[in-house]
Amino acid sequence: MQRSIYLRPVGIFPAPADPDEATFAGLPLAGQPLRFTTVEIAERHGSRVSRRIVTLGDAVERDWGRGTIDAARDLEALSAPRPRLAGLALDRPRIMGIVNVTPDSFSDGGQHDEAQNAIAHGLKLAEEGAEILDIGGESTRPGADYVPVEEELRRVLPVIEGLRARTDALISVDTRKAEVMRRAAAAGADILNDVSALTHDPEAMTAAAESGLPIILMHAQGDPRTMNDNPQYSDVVLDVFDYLEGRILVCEAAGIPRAKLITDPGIGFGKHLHHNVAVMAALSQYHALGVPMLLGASRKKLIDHISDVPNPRDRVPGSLAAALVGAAQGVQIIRVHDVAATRQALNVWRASAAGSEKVLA
Ligand code: PT1
Repeated sequence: MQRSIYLRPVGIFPAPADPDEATFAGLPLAGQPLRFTTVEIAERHGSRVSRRIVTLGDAVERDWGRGTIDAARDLEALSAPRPRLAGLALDRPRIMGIVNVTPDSFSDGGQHDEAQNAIAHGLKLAEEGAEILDIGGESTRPGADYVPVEEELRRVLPVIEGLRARTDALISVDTRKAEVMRRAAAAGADILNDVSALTHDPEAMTAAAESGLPIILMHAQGDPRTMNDNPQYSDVVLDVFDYLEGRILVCEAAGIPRAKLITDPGIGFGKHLHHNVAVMAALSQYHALGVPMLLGASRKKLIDHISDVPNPRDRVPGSLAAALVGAAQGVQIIRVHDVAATRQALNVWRASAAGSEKVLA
């Protein structure tokens, strides 16, 4: 799937609390407390891309060769409020807290301890302000090894069950496997998070559709084990867009409504530093997909590459900067390890952007 014209909102500013549409320029951005007044138009000519920034009026009225209908449809997708996600309003950035259930994260005790520690960690993240807890039993970090399905089930099911009984936070399961999706849904998970966008397991599309749950579709190039060896793109920002748009269409064809889909450009998944920062700079582009967006940059290697921080635990400041870059571009869900720190940063951002502490109430 490849388009020839792409719209990216630029000129984004915090919206007044109750904008009178007649007196404010621009359009709301993807249901966020933000508006945009101009768009960058990217046009693909084969392997060449040209970009220019124009007003919203010019974007709709000018003849872009393929007609003006596409631009109007994209502006609608860019500005429409997003539906609730499993009951959670997406009218401002929400925090997804990471709960890894892998031996290297909670390994000091036996298997029972591993689950209990993960549950305790999830409860702490919920208390700190995570609206979603993302439970993962297979590391998909660069170079990570494959985990058999039985082992992944053994890791995540007790944690999903334990958290389901003890918190109102939404629970997502970070898995590429159909069987884990099915069993997690039965155990009370609210959201499926698949870093392969339902491409890894041939049964995953059916399992996801049958679950009726919302699904996070992430872009990755290649398999986690080898993905960062030699990633190739024509234009990374647009190639990721095309991939996600294609996956949305495949999901719709399989009976999953667009209202159940969330996209994620997949920071660190088959991307070198220059690819990652190009995507970070252009996040608002992905709102044209018309669905909520998730950003996961927490403690990732790009922070080390930019700022020489070899130990992931020392990457909290860079992770907060990435979260704010996302928030300022209308990202609805931010996936992080450090929930309390991210909550604080987002609260200061929201209050200062709105010019009112009342937004925090
Ligand atoms: C993510 C994500 C994820 N990231 C979603 N799920 C991971 N939806 C796991 C590095 O470069 O961004 N979005 N599930 C973790 N994967 C990585 C990838 C961890 C790269 C670290 C790096 O350091």
